[in-house]
Amino acid sequence: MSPETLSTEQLRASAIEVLRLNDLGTMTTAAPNLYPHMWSWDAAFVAIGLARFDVPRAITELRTLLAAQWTTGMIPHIVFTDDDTGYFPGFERWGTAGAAALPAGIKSSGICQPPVHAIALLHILDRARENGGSDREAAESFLAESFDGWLAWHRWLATVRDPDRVGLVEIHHGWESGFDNSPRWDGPYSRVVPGAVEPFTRRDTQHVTDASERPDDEEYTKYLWLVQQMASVGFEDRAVQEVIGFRVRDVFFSGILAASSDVLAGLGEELGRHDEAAELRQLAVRFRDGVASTVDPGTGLARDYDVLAEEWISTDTVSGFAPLVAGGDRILLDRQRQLLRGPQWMGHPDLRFPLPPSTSPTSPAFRPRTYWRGPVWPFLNLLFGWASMRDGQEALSSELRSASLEQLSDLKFAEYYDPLTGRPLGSFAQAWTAAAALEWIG
Ligand code: 9WN
Repeated sequence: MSPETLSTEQLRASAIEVLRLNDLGTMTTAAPNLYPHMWSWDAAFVAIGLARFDVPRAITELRTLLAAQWTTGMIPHIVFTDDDTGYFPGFERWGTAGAAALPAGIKSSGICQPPVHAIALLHILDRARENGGSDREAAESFLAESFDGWLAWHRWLATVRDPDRVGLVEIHHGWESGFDNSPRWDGPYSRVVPGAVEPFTRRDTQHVTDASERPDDEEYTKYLWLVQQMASVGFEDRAVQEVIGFRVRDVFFSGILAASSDVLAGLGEELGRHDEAAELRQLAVRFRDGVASTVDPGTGLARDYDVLAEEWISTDTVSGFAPLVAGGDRILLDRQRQLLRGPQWMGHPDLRFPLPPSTSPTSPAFRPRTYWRGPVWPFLNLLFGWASMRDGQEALSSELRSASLEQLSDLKFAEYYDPLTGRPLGSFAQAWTAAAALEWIG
């Protein structure tokens, strides 16, 4: 359906329906079949969408996630429901039951995902303040109740995952980046040599039209090997760093930590937590500088760093725009915006919609239908839109908004889209895609 015939109200109603469909009461599944559990960064975007029509439910989403926080401060990337049949690897296979830092009564994975949560909390507060009354009261009391939890999360990332204080977060699995099989990780994964991995049966490939949209079995064997390595030391932070075969400084994760730390600092100031707010501002500066330090002067894109191979990772992937998320230096950001709108990215002549693909169509690694190797991911566009508004770049935000609304008017709320044909791919009724639609509608 074209956007001319589809009313905003229809899009909004359908998006709300998707969030209701995925709603288990106190948590939202990332997707009905492919992902029947709660994912950390999905939950944050879901909360942004929920806040557009149900502030108390948005608060519940973040409260549920925070209840799964490990005693170290880490927020796990998956909080499992009791449905152990729908997704692989489930709680048993993760082997986190024996981890000392797992809170009692919680079933979770043993790794994390990018910290977009403070940004979601700010959205909830903004909506609640517009609504006033009990929404405002509930959101403000949730801020007071949860601030220390978010602070512990940011502190854990800044210490355990940046022990050398370089302003870049180290990850131990492609899943931690949220960009699972991006060409960014081809180099590091090529050096992961799996030992004996227990036999496994995947479930993900049953829920997509074409299995080649997903990572292949060889990739999965490595993913599971890394999980086994972590489980072999009980997911203890220091020991994991010693044994793990994948250690990469993730620039996009770091950009999000910078942006989110600034937001959380602002919220801390509101609460009168001035010392903690100052600490968070310092973190924001450290990670913003860290992100800026990775920019390749030739390409203008930010880069990841492979700690074990001691080398920079240069790929034409959307994570190269981490400085746009982190904020900061005007000259750097202007150059990045020009690049983003240019012919390698949003301005590529073959794109169905002018939206950044996960990998540039001009890259030899580009695969238009394969997961993080080319498709457009709608939630990412929302993140870039938010950062653009923060930096007073209304024109860019509005370009992203109109193209996104047009893309999402197919009402499939797909996990990702073919950038060349606009075809919806992966899972449909994906919760954070519906949430992005709601937030774009406003
Ligand atoms: C592994 C839930 C998650 C997203 C990730 C996306 C995908 C999982 C998977 O789905 O990853 O965590 O099984 O493929 O890559 O970004 O959070 O939507």
